Amino acid sequence: MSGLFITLEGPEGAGKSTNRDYLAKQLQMHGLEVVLTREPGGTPLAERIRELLLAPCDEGMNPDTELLLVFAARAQHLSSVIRPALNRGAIVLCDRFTDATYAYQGGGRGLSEERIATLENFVQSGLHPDFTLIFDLPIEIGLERAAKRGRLDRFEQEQRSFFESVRQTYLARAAASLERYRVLDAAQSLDHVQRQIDRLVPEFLGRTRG
Ligand code: Z5A
Repeated sequence: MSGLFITLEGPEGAGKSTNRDYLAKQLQMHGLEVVLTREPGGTPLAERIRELLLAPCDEGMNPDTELLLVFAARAQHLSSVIRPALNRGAIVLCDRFTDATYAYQGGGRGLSEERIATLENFVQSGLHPDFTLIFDLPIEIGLERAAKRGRLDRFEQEQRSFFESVRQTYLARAAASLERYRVLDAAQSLDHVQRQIDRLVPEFLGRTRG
């Protein structure tokens, strides 16, 4: 595959979507095709699975059910959107991907890394992001930003300890693989965060010319 696969990750309200759009503009200025997408979702069918995942559920969702739904959506997204885009040489900017599974289903729900890795290997067949930007911030700040949107989804209703585990899992993954991950301080003003992104753009452009 000749394209570039960049994922944006972080806890709630970290600014992933806002900065995904900003990064897309910086890359498009260089005449590159940029595909913007997100997980869970990114195709009509995967967006229906997203609705199941986010809707508050009286029955309570078993963590294994949640894990399988996340990977079912990912399988569809990879085959319909991500792989075709990478095959034609596009840059794919994806708001969350499998690092979110390790953070939320692993760190948050307590599922084992081995179980997640088994599904990762099965669904992704060796495809991994080239770069992952972690938008890191204290969870209180992120939850405050997210709360301004109004009604909370099923994940946003979790306890503080859940979000702290999510954050720490992201940071641990980034520390273990400095080549792929870039950690940004997302607690700063938007302007400051975007200056951090500007500094990464030459590296991304260098990889597309490869
Ligand atoms: N999930 C999972 O469990 N397992 C998986 O494998 C995957 C996902 C892939 C949906 O994700 C849920 O799916 C997610 C985990 C789970 N949990 N939840 N909830 P999502 O990405 O759609 O949901 P989210 O994390 O809640 O997104 P978000 O809250 O929209 O966050 P964001 O995209 O990082 O932030 P934003 O929309 O760009 O910004 C939020 C607000 O803050 C907005 O008003 C901005 O204008 C403002 N903002 C942004 N940056 C700043 C700065 N720097 N200063 C001040 N204000 C700012």
